[in-house]
Amino acid sequence: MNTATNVGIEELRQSAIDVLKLNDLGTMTSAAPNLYPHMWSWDAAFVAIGLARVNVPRAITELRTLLAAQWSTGMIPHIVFSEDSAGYFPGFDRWDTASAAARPAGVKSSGICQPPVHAIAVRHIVDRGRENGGADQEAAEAFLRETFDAWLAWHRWLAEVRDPEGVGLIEIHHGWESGFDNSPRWDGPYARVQPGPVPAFTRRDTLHVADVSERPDDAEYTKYLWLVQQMASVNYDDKAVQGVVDFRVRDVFFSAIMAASSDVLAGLADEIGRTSDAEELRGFARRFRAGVASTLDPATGLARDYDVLVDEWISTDTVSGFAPLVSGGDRAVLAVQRNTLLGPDWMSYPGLRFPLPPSTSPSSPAFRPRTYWRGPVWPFLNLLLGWASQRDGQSEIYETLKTASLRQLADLKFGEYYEPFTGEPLGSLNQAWTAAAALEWIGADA
Ligand code: 2M8
Repeated sequence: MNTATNVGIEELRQSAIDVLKLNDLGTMTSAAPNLYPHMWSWDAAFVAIGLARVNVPRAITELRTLLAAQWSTGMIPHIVFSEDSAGYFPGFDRWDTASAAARPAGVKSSGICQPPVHAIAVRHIVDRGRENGGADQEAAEAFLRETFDAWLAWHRWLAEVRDPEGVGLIEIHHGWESGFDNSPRWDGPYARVQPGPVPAFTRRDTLHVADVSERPDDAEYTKYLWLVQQMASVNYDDKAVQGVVDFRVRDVFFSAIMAASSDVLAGLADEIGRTSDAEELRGFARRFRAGVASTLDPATGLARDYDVLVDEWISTDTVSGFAPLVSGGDRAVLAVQRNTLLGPDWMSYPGLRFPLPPSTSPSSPAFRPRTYWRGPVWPFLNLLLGWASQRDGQSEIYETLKTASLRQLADLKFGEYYEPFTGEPLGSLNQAWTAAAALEWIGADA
């Protein structure tokens, strides 16, 4: 393998497996050893993709654990809490989901959601099972049949509850739902959040990073907690939340994942004879693909979010602008987007350690190279972009992302995110979805 450090593929593979073992809590994988000692929804999907490369039954267990936390509405919560009650803030008590009628008894979870990457993970599990044959194939196919209705309920909940007007864009109520927590995408909406009284809190996240500037600050956390309180005040009732929450944004990247994943779930539906469900899912895919296309900024060609409370587009130079590359769409639009992504403001920005897209373009005044979602490179996102490129037959971009990602990950640190110019790992080390991304990139090559 052509890496900067001459680490071989087998060593990288083994180290990635070790990281997943380190984070393995039995039936769930913690997102990171100290910083995130619980299961996160979209992390779990990427973890399952990586696990499927080495242990199909364990990948299945991961998603079954996540599904055990699914609310009766269909929502899959963004955190499923492990037994570790002190390691993370805000913990289960602070979320105050105890009185939420839809939360399954006995499974501790938060009250918001994250992007629906899960069907893509199920696709990977089924494919790996079939490649392996025998017991793996049987387990993977049984898993698909047994859990299909739960995934369908999740997609229906998103389509009906989070896009009630059918505009093809998913509304979120917290930056944490996007997964891009403190991205410049949310600066406008958060600037308008005026927190009321928030009980005193002690953060744990800042204990687990080398420098606190790699994380959001306390003022940002106060707003994050205020929104949680607002939703808890109505027991996370879907209808009531819209009326009380100070953050209502149509998230274009979430919507793109909804489109892509709905297509994948439709394909799986066909394979188990669920033809009319497949049609419904293809309808979701079309609707959200069109929604994503409707957000394009004519000036930049990048996709935009929409701030519902002030009726305004949110234009930023963030990687979410490439949402059409994830959702799929018009060929001409995708061609322009690919050119932009490969170009001098993104993957070819002068001086980048690896040709990988920073979460915010270095050309943007909002760019901060070491701060979380405001600039660093996120390896799991590159895997998602790679998956979508391969789906669309774009081998040039796929190979570029793959080669650069394998070189980046050859540091064997499995950083949560990376400084774009130095390649330094930041945030947590041994982050589970980063290790999973390595395993999936290595894939069949090993
Ligand atoms: C980060 O988010 C959590 C809150 O959900 C946090 O900062 O405490 C984000 O990067 C999110 O996308 C990710 O799923 C989570 C766990 O890796 O960490």
